[in-house]
This record gives sequence, structure tokens and C-alpha cells, in this order.
Amino acid sequence: MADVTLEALLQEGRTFPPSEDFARGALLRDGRLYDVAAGDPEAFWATQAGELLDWSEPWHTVLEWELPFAKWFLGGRLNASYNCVDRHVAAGHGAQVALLWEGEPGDARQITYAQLLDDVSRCANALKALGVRKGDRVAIYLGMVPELPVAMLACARLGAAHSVVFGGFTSDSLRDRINDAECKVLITGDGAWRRGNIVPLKEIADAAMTETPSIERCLVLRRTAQADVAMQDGRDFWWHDLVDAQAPECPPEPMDAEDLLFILYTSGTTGKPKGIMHTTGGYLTQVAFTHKYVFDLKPETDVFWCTADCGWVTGHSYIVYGPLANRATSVMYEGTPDYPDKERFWSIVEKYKVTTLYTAPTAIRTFMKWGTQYSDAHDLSSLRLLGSVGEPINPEAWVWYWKNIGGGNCPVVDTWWQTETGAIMISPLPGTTVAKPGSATFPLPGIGSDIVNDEGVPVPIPGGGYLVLTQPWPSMLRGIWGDPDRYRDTYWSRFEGRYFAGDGAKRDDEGYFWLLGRVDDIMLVAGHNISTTEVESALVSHPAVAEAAVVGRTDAMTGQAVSAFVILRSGNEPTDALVTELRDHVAHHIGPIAKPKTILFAEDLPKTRSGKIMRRLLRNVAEDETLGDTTTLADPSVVEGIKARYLSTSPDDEG
Ligand code: 6R9
Repeated sequence: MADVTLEALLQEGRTFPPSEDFARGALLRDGRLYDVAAGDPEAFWATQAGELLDWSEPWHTVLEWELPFAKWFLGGRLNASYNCVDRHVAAGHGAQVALLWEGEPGDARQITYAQLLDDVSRCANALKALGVRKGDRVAIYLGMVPELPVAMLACARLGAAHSVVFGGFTSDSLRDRINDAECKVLITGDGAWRRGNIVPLKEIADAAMTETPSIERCLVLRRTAQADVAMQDGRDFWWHDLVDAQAPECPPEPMDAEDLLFILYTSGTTGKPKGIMHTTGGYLTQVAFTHKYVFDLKPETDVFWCTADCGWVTGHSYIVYGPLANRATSVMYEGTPDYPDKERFWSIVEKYKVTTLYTAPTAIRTFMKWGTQYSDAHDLSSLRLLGSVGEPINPEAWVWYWKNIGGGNCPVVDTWWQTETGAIMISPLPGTTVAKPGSATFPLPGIGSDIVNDEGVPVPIPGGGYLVLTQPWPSMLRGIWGDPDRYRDTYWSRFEGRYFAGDGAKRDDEGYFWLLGRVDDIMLVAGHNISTTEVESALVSHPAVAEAAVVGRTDAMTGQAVSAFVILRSGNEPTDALVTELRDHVAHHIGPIAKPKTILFAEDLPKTRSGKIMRRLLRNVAEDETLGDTTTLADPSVVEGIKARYLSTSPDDEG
């Protein structure tokens, strides 16, 4: 996909060095760590593992690399729950708040490290009583309540791998994930709050459990206190009966560095979900390292808020394991940004004096669409650092975030990584990197990456192609549960000896990395590769546009033509004149080749439950095909609505 037009694509000239104030106080004030790591990556990671974690047994070998299978810190023993909780209490920090939990209907709980140790130990004892042993798998299907991280850490304490299933998934998805990993116990709740309504978790879990032969016991948390929750005798136990009755001491099981810590399913665009495996020592090392240095963490003064759900990898790594390993104080929020009102996020920032906010482009674009009145109404001056993850962030959204949320003085870290990478891989270091809006900047110290062409040959700077990772990293996936061949085929067969991430990327003339979206989404127009990200970013740079998704649709003249779906910022009208203006705007910013042939204004875009735009379905709409699998959508009605509008609007077919 290396292509001359890439050079002509969106030019982002703005640069943002860290403010002097921020740089002065930052943990890393220069780029020395890059050189240290590049000189000897294994020694670098060994230093981090030793500095950031407590080991009950030292490792004898840092890395064993039998492509594509890596083992880190061989011979080393440690326990993740001990590292996230016990050692902080032992060091005298028991009274520090670990979780500032904000419940959806407005209730709140503060959980100190000492309390967390009690809770995790009791929960671990309860799991033991239910028959959970080292090496077992436990499924967790809960909303965003403190008992979710407690349950994860309780599994880790016993050496049982958890498999967290996002609380918005259906009973079929839950069933398939339980069966794939043959989980022995399911932890769920009576219900979860969602925009003032109750999601009946136990009912959904019951439906799943009719076809999950491996499940022996089910632990049920009371959260919503609905009247009739069916409990099956001998199988189902209430959390408040069983967990609360346990002793608050439970010795952590010493685990081998390479013992499985968790399985997390990622659906990708097609096929059966993949059970991504992460192990204990390497994963914990890299999440602790990245959480500390990418977010410049000061455990004494920072209040860290990652807005993801624990059902995704971002929640695993930056709500649970990274922050707790680093003894951070974190906000955990049960609800959504728009309930009970559109000020919810900003009142939480103000209430808890959040210093570090880590959220997703989909949320930022939604805030842009709403306008600044909601954030303006709150004191956000506690913020000192902002982060983004999940999709490429359009330069305009980056600048909006920096200006309106960060007040123009917080660095923004755009962090690229995946469920498979376990932890952040490409990101600025906020005290030293000069940021460019829309660029994730550079691979972190200790990370090897490159951009290659179709033949796997590195593309010189500047230039674009496929993003690959060139050397093993501690938190890399150890495989796909039950399917080593699929692991090799999916990630290691496209380019020999290198990990293929599935994303397109380019480097500008200063070597900055720009992520261009999934390669499956790249369009081919009149022989030119055009990235969805760049056309979308050009559209979003127009003041009327909040969000855009573009796809290629078959075209007799050019092979494919660009089809755009656009969401306007509030206060703008969807007129024909605006269509013309937007097409010209793209032509002006990128070039005539990228000019959308059709533009449809929409109220919303089809997104996965974790907020990523699903272009595959928009392609179905644009091609007038029947819609493909919509089960991973957050709201399937959105794409049906777009389809109806698309069919009733005759596409504008002049060139
Ligand atoms: C952490 C997470 C991974 C895919 C990844 C890429 C996209 C994530 C990004 C980004 C551009 C960023 N992605 N962060 N693209 N810039 N900062 O999201 O994991 O759900 O497995 O998704 O998300 O396409 O390959 P996961």
C-alpha cells in the first residue's frame, strides 16, 4: 500500500512541545531512556521488571524467543494480586485510596488499599470454596462495579485465569467465550445499571449457562436489587452470603512468570473471537512501565481516570493492573458520558480533581458534536495530562481535546496498542516528546517497530505501508487459547519474522508514526491507496463536522469511489451546499483523488461496543448489499437507519 499519494495526504504542521512547567516536573525530561533501551532491550526490560515489581523468586533468563513464541523472565515467580495490593499495604500505604468509584445513579464508594486487600482476599477464599484452583479459568460478567477488579485480582491471587466478558454482550457471546476457555465458575450480578435502566445480567447468564457444561458454580453479586432473581440450588451463590463470610486473609499463590494471568476475547472483524492469552511477569512489567511513564504517574498526588470498561483490554491494563501495580489512586465510573446529563464526565473530573484523563476518540468526537458548554460549566483545572486510545484521533479532535478539556496546557498522549500487545507500544513520553496532533509519535523505549511494503521491505522515511513489530516485547500475547496455528497465521505469517498488527501507518519526514486505520479498510481509487483515517480527518477539520466515516464503494470509472458518512456538530444544517463544500474541502486538503463521491449526513455511526467505527457495515450500505454480521454492534438500529436513508437519497454521481 505504499503509494505516492500518501505524501500528498493531510499535512499536519502544528507541533506541541510539553509546557515548561510540565517538563520540569516530569519523571522523564529527555530521551535518554530510548538510547538505553535500544542498546540492550532485554537488559532494559529486566531493569524495569526489577524496579517496578516484587518477585518472590528472581528469573534466571530474561527472554527465550522461539519465533513466534516468547517467554519472559523465566524462572521468576511473582503474584499479580500481591504486586497490585499487598505490597502497598505492607509499605504503609493501606490508607491510600485505590479506587474512587462513582456509581451510575450517583452513589459513590472509596476503597483504600487496605480495604482492597480484605476484599480481594475474601473473594479469593470464596472462589476456593467454590472449587477454583490454580490453573482453572473463571468467567466474569459484571458491570463497572468495584467487585469486578476485586474478582479479577482474586483470580490472580489463586492463580486462576480470568476471562472478563463485557457486560453488554449477549448470552450467546457469553456462552461461546465460557465454552471456548472451559471456565469452571462464572461471576456475575443480578443486574447492571445502564442509563437508568437495568441490564438483567443474571437472566442473560442463566440463558448462557443452559449450554455451558464446564460451569460448576455461579457467584452472584447484588447490585440492582431486583425483586425476582432466580437462583439455582447448589450452583448459584450470593456474593453477600459467601464472600462476606470468608476470612480476610488468603496467601497469594506464587506464580511462574509465564503462568497464564488472563484470557481476553477480541472479535476482530471476521471469524470466531480469539482468546488472547497474557501471562503474569511480562504483562505486569510492561503495563506498570507504560502506566508510570506514559502517564507520568505521581502516586502521591495524581488522580488517574481511564474511562474504558474493564471488559476491554484498556480496562484490564489501565484501570486494574497498571494503576494498582503503581499504587495509583484511580477513578472508576459505572456509567456513560451522557447520563444523567451531558456534563457527567466533567462533574466527575471536578468532583475528584482528576489529574490524568485517558479516554477514546469516539468520546472526544461526541463532546465536539455537543459543543463546549458542558465542559465549560466545570472547573477542569486539576487536569495536567490527557490520553487517547482506541482509534486514530483526528487532528481536529486532538486540538479540540487539548484546548477545551486541557485548557491548552496539558500534554496529550495518543497511545497506539492492541489487546494482543497488552500494553501501550507507540506513544509520546509527555515530558519530552514534541507532539503532533493525530500522530502517536514514536515507539516507546524497548519497542521495535517498522513500516513495510507488500513484500515486507522496510519503507524509507517518509513513507507509508504496514505497521509491524520487529522484536518481542514483555506484554505480547502468548498465543490464542487452544489455537496455536491461528496465532501463527494471524500475526506472524504475513511478514516473515515480524508481527503484523493489521494497521496501516506512515512516517513523516521526521519519523513520526501516523496510524492510518485497519488495512482492511484502505480504499483503492483509480489505482491510488487512500486511507480512511486521512479522509475522515480532512472532513473533521471542517468546522461543521464532528465525526466522519468513509468507505470505498465499487465504481465503474475508478474501481472504488470514496463514500462518506458525516455527523455534524450541533447547530449545522445538512444542506446540499454543505455537501459541495465538504467535497471541495477534502479535495483542497488531500487532493481531488480523495474527494468523496457521495456524502450522507447521519445522526450516528455504527460502532463496536468499545466505540470503534465499523466501516465494514457502511461498505455493505454503500454497495447496497445485505448487512453482514451485526452482533458486535453497540446499537444495531443505527446502521439500519443509515441504510434506509442511503436508499432514499439518490447518490450524487458527478465526478
Ligand atoms: C487498545 C485497543 C486495537 C486496534 C488497533 C488500531 C486501533 C488503538 C489506536 C488505534 C490509532 C491509536 N487503535 N489505539 N489506532 N491510534 N492510538 O484499542 O485495543 O480493542 O484490541 O484494538 O485499535 O486499529 O489495531 P483493541
